[in-house]
Amino acid sequence: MTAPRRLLLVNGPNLNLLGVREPEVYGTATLDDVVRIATEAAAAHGFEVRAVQSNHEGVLIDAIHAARLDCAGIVINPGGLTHTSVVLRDALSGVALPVAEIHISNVYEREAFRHHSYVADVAAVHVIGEGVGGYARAVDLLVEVIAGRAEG
Ligand code: CA2
Repeated sequence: MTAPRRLLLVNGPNLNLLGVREPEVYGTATLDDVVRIATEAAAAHGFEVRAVQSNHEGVLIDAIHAARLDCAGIVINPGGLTHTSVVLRDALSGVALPVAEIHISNVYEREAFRHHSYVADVAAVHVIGEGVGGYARAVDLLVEVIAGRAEG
């Protein structure tokens, strides 16, 4: 079966506040801008994007499980769940799709509690601290991983 040309874009809790609060940390772009950036990057490779943002862990997990059926990979900014959620990590490893982890801010230069990611070792791609432009790079790198798997 040919791999679907669709990516799931997941944004976790509080990322709906992008551009509204804390611009000094996260910039002024909104969640809609993020979705547009990722969608345009994906389109350049012939992929479409299904975007989900939720403040509820279970909603994110259901979206990840559903991606198993019709997506080729997952770009995820898990928000604060990055540093707390074994269940989100288990969902990602359970669907066995290639994953790109993206963070807008440089979590390694912030508070110590942000230095550990439960997602990091189930992700093939990591883009950290490049602002919202990092979503485009995460898409580009994930598409390379998907292409490599298809060849190999
Ligand atoms: O830098 C990132 O992308 C983060 O994933 C953002 C999370 C944070 O918990 C991670 O440590 C790093 C926070 C998302 C909340 O975003 C907001 C945006 C605007 C205003 C308030 C929160």
